[in-house]
Amino acid sequence: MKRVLLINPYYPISETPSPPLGLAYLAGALEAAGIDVRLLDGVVAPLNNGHLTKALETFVPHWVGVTAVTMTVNRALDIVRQVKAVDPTVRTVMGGPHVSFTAENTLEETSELDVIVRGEGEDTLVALVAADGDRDAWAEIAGLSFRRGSQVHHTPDPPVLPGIDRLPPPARHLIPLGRYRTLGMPVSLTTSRGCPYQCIFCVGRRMVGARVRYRQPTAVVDEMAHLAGLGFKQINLADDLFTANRRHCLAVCNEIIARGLAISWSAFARVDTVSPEILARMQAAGCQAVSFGIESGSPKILKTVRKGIRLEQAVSAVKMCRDAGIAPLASFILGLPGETPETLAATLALGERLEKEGLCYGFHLLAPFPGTEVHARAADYGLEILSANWDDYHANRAVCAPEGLDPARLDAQVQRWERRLHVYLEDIRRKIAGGTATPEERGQIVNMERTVILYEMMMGEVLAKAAPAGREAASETEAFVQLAEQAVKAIPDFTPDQIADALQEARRRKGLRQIRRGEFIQWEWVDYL
Ligand code: B12
Repeated sequence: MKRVLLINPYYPISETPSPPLGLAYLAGALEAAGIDVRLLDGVVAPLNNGHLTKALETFVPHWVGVTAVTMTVNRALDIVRQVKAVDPTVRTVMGGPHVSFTAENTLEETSELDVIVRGEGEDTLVALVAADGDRDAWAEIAGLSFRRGSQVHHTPDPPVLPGIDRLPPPARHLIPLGRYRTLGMPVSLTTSRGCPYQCIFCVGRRMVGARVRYRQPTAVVDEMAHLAGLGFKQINLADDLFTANRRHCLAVCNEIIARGLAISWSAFARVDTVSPEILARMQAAGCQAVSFGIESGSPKILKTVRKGIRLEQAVSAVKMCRDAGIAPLASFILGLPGETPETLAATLALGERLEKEGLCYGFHLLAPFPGTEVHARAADYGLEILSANWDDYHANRAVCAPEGLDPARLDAQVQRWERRLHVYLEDIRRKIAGGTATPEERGQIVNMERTVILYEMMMGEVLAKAAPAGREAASETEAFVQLAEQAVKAIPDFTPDQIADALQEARRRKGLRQIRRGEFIQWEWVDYL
């Protein structure tokens, strides 16, 4: 039996991670083809050379596949190099929205990487694993890039997968879902793939095609019910554009309502695809927030970037959400082509104006990702690229400068925004100390602190390192006190009470369990659900 190890490289908890859905789909397809799959998730567990070596030595995979977006690609390539250093016979493959558009350079620069899968990966990866190391067979598989002699060879682009309903379901049983649940993170699923729009800063359309393909609403809601049954409190519909098609969107909502499923979910939309009718149905079906990309307060910039929306539509979408009882969220991209001090001011003014209507918003800075038009034609758009280091492409600091604006102003704006959040949280902390915080405010801080404590315990392997208790604790409270005492030494920034509370919460979320090793008791995280 063939064995494939899939790897999700680390990225920070501040991005609010959800379980890696792309890898879960790939794992599902591989399992359905009779392949043995394991998954290492560096987002919720530490993943150093030691962990990797252990996985390679115990599972002995034929293939290792690593996913990456731009900001994680250097880390992913390091993993590929480590894999080859441990066992040069293992074949290495990467995929995802970065390497799909940098295949030539990435392969030229990384001799340890054997092959890249471009675009949607399910069919391609299954065919590749079946072909083993036979490069003549690889040449017959669409969607691959690999070295042949001194050249990089690209097979034709893969067809977008027809009928995504025929895909085996994502193999979430291989992901440490329990850790995401314990951390209070959302879980994502998709009801469709594809995006018909042509925004010049987005890779979406080139990755998943312009024609939107839909899943059956019954299958979607089965999956939602399953995830809710596992105890996830928040589901993100990760479709490029959930509201792309009114009929599909209403059909999913109607199915949720018909089953009486009580779940809380959120979705991405465009301001020109929502209406009071759709939003009312979404709200009745449990939708609690909708995220819009408004991008800019300048009509000229919206036109340049081919966003295809008007500012009035943004204003009315926010009001419609508020009236429907759904939280409107929006993201603005600063530093788009044509940005000047005036357009920046217009964007900030729009944000403030819409905040009064109930909008919750944030800023990203333009990061010209490979595969986007702003990357391919940066100079034509008057963009000066400031950093060639992909680690910087997290969209929180300027990596390019528009002609009309000093990039320091862009950074300063985002920093002001980050400080505003900091001040807001400090203010609540003061209220808590003074006994004047509302229960909601207190809950917000306590939840954040719990997440940080539990995350640090996971990444620091505190449970594995904690000395086992030599006897059964007389009570659960005593057991937690023992564990908390040990954890306090590992996470000195928090008080013993805070740590004990976070551990109690993890237990309530069914994220911690005791295991008996001979006469000793040890704690461990619940990984697989
Ligand atoms: C949900 C989502 C998130 C979630 C969850 C992210 C996650 N890693 O799962 C959160 C909120 C955490 C998030 C954060 C960020 N995201 Co985001 N996100 C998405 C979104 C909307 C859906 C992702 C998804 O689940 N797709 C569905 C699955 C099935 O597809 P997939 O992951 O692409 O995987 C398929 C293929 O890529 C391929 N594949 C992928 N990996 C591999 C590996 C191998 C070995 C093989 C063979 C194939 C393969 O096969 C898979 C199955 O077909 C996409 C847009 C999109 N439509 O993809 C943006 C997107 C991935 N995000 C993006 C960005 C920029 C970010 C952030 C940097 C945010 C920011 N500051 O701007 C961070 C980075 C975090 C990270 N490291 O992923 C960009 C990435 C562009 C780039 N080149 O980097 C995208 C493409 C949005 C865009 N249109 O520009 N994101």
